[in-house]
Amino acid sequence: MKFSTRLAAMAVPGLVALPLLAAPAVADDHGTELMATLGELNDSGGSGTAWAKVDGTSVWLSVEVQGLLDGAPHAQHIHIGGANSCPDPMMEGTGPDGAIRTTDAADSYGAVAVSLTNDGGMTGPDHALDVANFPATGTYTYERTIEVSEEVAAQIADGQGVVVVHGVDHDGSGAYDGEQMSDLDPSLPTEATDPALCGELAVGQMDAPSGGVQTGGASTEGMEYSGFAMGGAVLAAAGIGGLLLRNRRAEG
Ligand SMILES: [Cu+2]
Repeated sequence: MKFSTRLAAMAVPGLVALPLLAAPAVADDHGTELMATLGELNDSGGSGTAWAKVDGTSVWLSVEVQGLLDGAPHAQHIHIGGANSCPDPMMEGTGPDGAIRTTDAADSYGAVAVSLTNDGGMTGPDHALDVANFPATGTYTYERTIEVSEEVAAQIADGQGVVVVHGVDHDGSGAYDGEQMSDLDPSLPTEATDPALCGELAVGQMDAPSGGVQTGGASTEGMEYSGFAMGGAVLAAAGIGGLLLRNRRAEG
């Protein structure tokens, strides 16, 4: 654990060393950890959080979702491309009453790179709409480790992945229906594939806060931690360490 070893070597007072040594709880020597807060699109009524850990070409994923249409499949993917971001929820789309359809926001989040299916090897973009192989409740917890290409692993670890959960009951009928068909699959109502939740996977890697400590705790690397709750706590602890180190330097 290079990070905590280096901090311990800095010999900050014991009071500060305790939270710093707790840092391995959010990352270890293997892999890059990321997190996304899933925000509502299309007034879906939902919310959620996603976590990812990239270790080589293995990507562990956990997705927690609340408040979407119950009893209906929710296709979920990691999108990569475009601006690697979520669209403005207020954007005008081509769906019912201006609803955002999946392709409307492609400039923001790009195309499907990984399909977060329930089972089997069907995790590529060509399985993006295997509707029988996705969570089918409005509130769920999903966890799976998926093998991806080296390129996709590198992109996710670089913070380019955007988690999108689909399926919105625009008309409140309790099912996917309506006259407009999906922009992705003309055999499905657009409600079945319109984006319901979106979140950008942000990096919470431990190498960055150690740099933050060395430069006084408020470096630009620290900015990567916005939105990463546990990382924020570590950053705050690192900031305290940085202040103490500065004081020590000033005293010396
Ligand atoms: Cu998607």
